[in-house]
Amino acid sequence: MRLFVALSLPEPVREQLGAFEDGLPGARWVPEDNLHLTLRFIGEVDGGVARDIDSCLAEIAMPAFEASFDRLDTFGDGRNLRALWVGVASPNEPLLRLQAKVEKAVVRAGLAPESRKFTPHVTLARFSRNNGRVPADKMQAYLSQNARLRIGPVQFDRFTLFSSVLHRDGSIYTPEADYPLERPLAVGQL
Ligand code: 3AM
Repeated sequence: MRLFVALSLPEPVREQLGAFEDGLPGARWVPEDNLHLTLRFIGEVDGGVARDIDSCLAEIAMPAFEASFDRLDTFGDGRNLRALWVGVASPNEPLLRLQAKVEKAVVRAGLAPESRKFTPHVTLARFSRNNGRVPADKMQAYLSQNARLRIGPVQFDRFTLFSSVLHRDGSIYTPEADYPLERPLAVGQL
């Protein structure tokens, strides 16, 4: 199975993000239902490793937390433009802590450590090298028109292990397991 760990987004948030999926010729927009915040891409693993990953993820204990989204940015630019994404307002210490715990858990399950720096984001669009080239002025216009993007705060009370099946016209993501985060204590419960 091809797996990744992510935060699912509530439907109203996916709808708010989906409203920005317009006005950029050449973009392959991520379908609203597929929008998510990746914590760790795992890739292809066999059933035994998948079970080990599941048990290590299930041991993670952390309170639920919030995150807001406050900017648009890209991975790569010009000819090397790869993705357009919405970024999480920083600092967000709980989100980084969760990502570090997920990283530790998958390494404990036998995976090689991730060397790339974690940039918490939700991918809105991807661009193909050959036919997806977006002129720099079009991208600039899109980014400045949408600079007002502010979404959240969004409450995250779980994270999810997804499987991904690649298809020519998009990926199919299936939630395989949910891992609840602890409910923060309400005032007066202390
Ligand atoms: O959340 P984003 O969109 O940044 O691009 C894929 C997506 O990231 C990424 O895993 C997330 C869930 O599909 N992904 C796919 N293949 C990958 C690979 N070979 C990969 N990340 C790293 N290496």
